[in-house]
Amino acid sequence: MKNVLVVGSTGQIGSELTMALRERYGNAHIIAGYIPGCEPKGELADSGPAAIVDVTDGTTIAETVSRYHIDTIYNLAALLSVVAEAKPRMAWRVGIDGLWNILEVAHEQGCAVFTPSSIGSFGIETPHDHTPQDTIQRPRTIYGVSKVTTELLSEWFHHKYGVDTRSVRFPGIISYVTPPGGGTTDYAVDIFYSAVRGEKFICPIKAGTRMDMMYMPDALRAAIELMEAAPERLKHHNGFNVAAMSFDPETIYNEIRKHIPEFEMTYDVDPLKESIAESWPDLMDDTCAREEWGWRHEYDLPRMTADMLEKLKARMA
Ligand code: AKB
Repeated sequence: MKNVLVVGSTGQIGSELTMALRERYGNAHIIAGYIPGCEPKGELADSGPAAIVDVTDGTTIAETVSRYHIDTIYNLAALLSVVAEAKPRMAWRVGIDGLWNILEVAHEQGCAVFTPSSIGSFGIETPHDHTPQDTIQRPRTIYGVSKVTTELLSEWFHHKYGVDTRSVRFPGIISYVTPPGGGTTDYAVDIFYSAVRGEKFICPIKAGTRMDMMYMPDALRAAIELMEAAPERLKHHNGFNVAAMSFDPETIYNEIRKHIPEFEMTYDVDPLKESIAESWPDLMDDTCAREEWGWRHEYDLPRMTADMLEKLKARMA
């Protein structure tokens, strides 16, 4: 039986991943790690145990791992790309010093560790179309620099100490549950909220700028399935490309208009977000994930849009 610690359990991915893991392995086996001020609420709080785990304080990680006999850590503590540019020192402290603390505890107490990387680990020199698994990674954002470091540091702990570290490069994640905070791909979530509220959407990304995106249920499955994959099948361990769909603002706008024909969108391009978006892949090649651990996405743009609109309308009613 697995005992899992989710670090950053109240964030965009963490809140849904904690619930998905509880459904799979049993509520009592999944510990929701949180920092003071970001306490779990509602179903997340009521359905299972929680503990204060601050990645910048290794003792809180070590104590929780030991107390709950944790064998797997999902480390979701990170600042997203736009916020990280405004708070680079903090982004490094949480993303990299925090990761070091987690990996050290994992080494000492024998845990496997999942720490997501991102399309943000690529840069302008990376081939943008069908971005290969192993290619140039020269990002110019602190977020990207920390994600490349995340991949390399996780690999180093794996080769040096045998820690079972694994990760995927997540695209922009779209969900109707917890809103994202401070990412470049957030527009692809915000557009749904405007559409459902009957408001005009002002898009911060230029028409024609494509990015990889993924619906949350696929993202959760990717994280869980990679951690469950038989180790002997894995040639890579960290930084698996995982893809599901790729679109620009016009494409998602037109898809939403199939359901809400009166929906309107205009542009007010944010130079920082646009420059980050242009440096990221248009579409990643995820052949290695498909071959090494059987990754398959289930949601394409039409299926995700229909589901998002239905679920968001129900939540906002
Ligand atoms: C962001 O936009 O910062 C994130 C990401 C793609 O890693 N959603």
